[in-house]
Amino acid sequence: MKFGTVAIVGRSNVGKSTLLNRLLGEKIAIVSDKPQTTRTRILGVVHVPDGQIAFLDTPGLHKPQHLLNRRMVRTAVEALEEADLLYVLMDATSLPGPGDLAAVSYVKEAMAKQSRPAILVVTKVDLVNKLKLLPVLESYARLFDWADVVPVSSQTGDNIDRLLAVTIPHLSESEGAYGDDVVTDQTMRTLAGEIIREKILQATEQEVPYSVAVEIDQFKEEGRLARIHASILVERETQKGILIGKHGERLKAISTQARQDMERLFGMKVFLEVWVKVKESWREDEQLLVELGY
Ligand SMILES: Nc1nc2c(ncn2[C@@H]2O[C@H](COP(=O)(O)OP(=O)(O)O)[C@@H](O)[C@H]2O)c(=O)[nH]1
Ligand SMILES: [Mg+2]
Repeated sequence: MKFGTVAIVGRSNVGKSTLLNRLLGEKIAIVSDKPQTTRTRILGVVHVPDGQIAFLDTPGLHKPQHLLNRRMVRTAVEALEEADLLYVLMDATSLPGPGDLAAVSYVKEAMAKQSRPAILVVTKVDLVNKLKLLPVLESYARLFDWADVVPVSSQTGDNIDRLLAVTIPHLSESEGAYGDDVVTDQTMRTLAGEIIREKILQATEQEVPYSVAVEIDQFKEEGRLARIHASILVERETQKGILIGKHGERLKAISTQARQDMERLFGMKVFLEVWVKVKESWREDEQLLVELGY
């Protein structure tokens, strides 16, 4: 048997969670076009013919401001330091920027403690003209001594097989750490909260996405039915108003979309009730952050 842990790291929005979902062939990590969507480390286990690869999706590496963000970056750095192999993701639609350079310095810091191979994964190649791709690849390739450079599209699945193929030689001879049917460490309860948060991120702009957390107050399974009560935390009354919307329409749409996703993922009927609560400065409240799993 072969086994190894791969940390998926990079700046915000490069497509880490989308890549994890594509590698698994199942959506377990939420995705949005807003930065800092992922707040925790998410395990996804890919079972290959004679082994297992444990992928760790991580929050984006960035310069943190709030306590929440400091904890997020710490989570990403811990995954970096723990993994046998790194996928460092960079976005083919742009050239290296300060965010990528910051990500590389986090990688170098971890390498200084213990060296390990890092594969440069250039994402979103479906959005880039083939002729323009080569100079972009070259400019990212120069940033570090990569073990490999693999351009991929998690949208179309382009080159994902090659990414897995170059990964397998880095695994070590060892028993797998997970059971044959384990795909993730995310509980249904956690997934429920994340799905609600994804719908909020997709429906809101500006500071609202960053100011939202979701707490699952109740998750009761009754046969093929799940009864879920969730509280959406925001930092201000104005944000509560935005989330609820005129005549409650935005909250209703968010809740309907979330319920439909949960029903698909869980294969059960879902009764979902959501409330919006104002909790000022929750992002600085260490105890609450721990309770939220951040
Ligand atoms: N076209 C295209 N979009 C992508 C691809 N990968 C990610 N995205 C989009 O990029 C945005 C950020 O993706 P996400 O996985 O949340 O990034 P993360 O913050 O690094 O986890 C989302 O809008 C995704 O739909 C890709 O391969 N092709
Ligand atoms: Mg993510």
